[in-house]
Amino acid sequence: MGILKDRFKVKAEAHATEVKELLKQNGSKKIGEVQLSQIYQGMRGITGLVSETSLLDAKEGIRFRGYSIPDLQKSLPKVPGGNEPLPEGLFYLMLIGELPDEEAVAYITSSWQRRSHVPNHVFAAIDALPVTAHPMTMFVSGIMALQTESNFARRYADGMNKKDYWDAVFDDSMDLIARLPRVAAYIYRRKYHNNQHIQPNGLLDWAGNLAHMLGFEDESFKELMRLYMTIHADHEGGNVSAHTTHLVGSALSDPYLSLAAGMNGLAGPLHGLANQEVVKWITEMQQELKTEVPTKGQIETYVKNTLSSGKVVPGYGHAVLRKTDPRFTAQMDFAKRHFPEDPLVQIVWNIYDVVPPILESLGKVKNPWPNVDAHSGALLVHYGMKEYEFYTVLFGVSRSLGVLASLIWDRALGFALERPKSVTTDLVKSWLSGKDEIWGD
Ligand code: NMX
Ligand code: MLT
Repeated sequence: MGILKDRFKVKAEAHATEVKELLKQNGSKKIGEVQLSQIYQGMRGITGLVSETSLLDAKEGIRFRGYSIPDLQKSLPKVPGGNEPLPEGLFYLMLIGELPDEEAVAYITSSWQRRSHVPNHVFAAIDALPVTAHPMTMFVSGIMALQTESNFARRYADGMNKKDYWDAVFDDSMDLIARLPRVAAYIYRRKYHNNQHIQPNGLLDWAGNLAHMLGFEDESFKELMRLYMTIHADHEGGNVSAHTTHLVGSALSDPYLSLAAGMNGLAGPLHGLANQEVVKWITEMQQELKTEVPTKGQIETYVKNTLSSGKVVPGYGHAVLRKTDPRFTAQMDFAKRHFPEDPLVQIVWNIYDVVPPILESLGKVKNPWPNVDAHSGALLVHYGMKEYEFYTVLFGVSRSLGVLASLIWDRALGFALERPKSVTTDLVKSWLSGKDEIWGD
C-alpha cells in the first residue's frame, strides 16, 4: 500500500476503536451551552466539530498535533542547507500524529511527484475562462475539471464497502495535493506571463517545484514557499474553508468536490481573499496619499477613513484569535532575516504599530491584532510577485494539506452526514414567550 497509507491504517483503526469506546462511556456528557445570540452571530464559540489535525488557542495561536510554528521550524525535515520546514513533513504530522523522519518526508515528496500528472482537459477548462477571470475562479474550475479523476466517485459508483471510503479518499487527496501546484502555476503563467508555462522539475520538493513552475528560481523564494505552504495549511476545523470541505465531504461528495467547495469559501474577503485585499489597500493608500512611504500619521488618517467609510481594515481581527497571529510573526521573522529594509515590509510593520490601538478604541472589535493575511503579500511583492489577485490561490494550495488530511480522518472515523438543526425567528419568539418549549421538537 505504501508506507504512508500503511501507517495511517494502523493509527486510524486504533483511534476509531478509542473514539467508539469514548462515546460509549461518555456520549451523553454535556460539553457546553448555546446562547440565543450565538445562533444569530456566526455560531462563534459553539463547539460543534471534531478535527484531529490542529487546534487553535485564542492566545497562543495554532498548534498542529501539539506543535507550534516555531516547533515545526525546529523539528520538521528541511532541504539540505535549508531553514524552513518541508510541508510534506507537516502533512505527515497532521495525518499520522507523529513527527516524520527524513525518509518519510522523502517518500511523500516522491509520491506526490509520481501522482502529479494533470490531464489536458483541466488546462482546457481553465483556458475556456476569459483571462480576466479571477485566479480563484480559475483555480476552482481547475479542481472541478480534475474531478473526472476521482477514485472515490468511481469506486462508490461500483458499490464500494463503507469500510473502504477512507482508502479512496486517501488516494484522491494524495493525487489532488500532488496536482494543485501545477494547476496554480498554470493559472499564474497564463494570466500574468503570456501563457509561457514552465514544466515541473521532478528533482524538487513540492513547494520548491511550485516556486519553479511559477517562474521563481531564487532559493530564498523557494524557502518562502516552504514556510508559506506550512503555516497556511490548517487552522483547526471551524474556519470557513476547513468547515466547508468537511461539510460537503460529509455528504460523501468526493475530495475534489469537497475541496472545490472549501476553496470557494477561501475566496471570500473575510477569509482567504484578505491577503489580496491587504496589498490592494496599501497600494490604494500609497496612490491616494501620493507617496511610496506613508508616515505613521498618514497611515492613521487612512485607517480612520477606511473605518468611517464602513469598510474593514484587511488583515486585522479574527473570529477566534485574541493576540497577534503567530503566522504573522513567522512571516515578520522571515522578512527580518532576509530583507528587513524592504519598503513594503516596513509599511506592514508601521501598520502593525498604528492599527491595533485604533481598532481597540472602537470598543467592538474583539481582536485588534494582525492575522496571517496582514503580512503574506508583502513577502511575495518583495520577490516580484505583485499580482495580488493570485495570492489566495497560494493560500488554497497550502490549505489543501490540512483540509484533505482532515477529510481522510473524517472517513476513517466514519463521521456522519453533517446536518445541524435550524429554527425561525418566529419559533424563537414563541420559545421566549413560553409557548414552545426550548429545544422541543
Ligand atoms: N476592521 C474593522 N472592523 C472590524 C475588524 C477590522 N479588521 N474586525 C472586526 N471588526 C468589526 C466587525 O466587522 C464587527 O462590526 P459590526 O458589529 O459593526 O458588524 C465587530 O468588529 C465585531 O467583530 P468581531 O467579533 O471582532 O469579529 P468577527 O469574529 O465577527 O470577524 C473577521 C472576524 C476576521 C471576519 C473580522 O475581524 C474582519 O472582518 N477582519 C478583516 C478581514 C480579514 O482580515 N480577514 C482574514 C481572516 C484570516 N483569514 O485568513 O481567514
Ligand atoms: C484561517 O486560517 O482559516 C483563518 O485564520 C480563519 C479562521 O481560523 O477562522
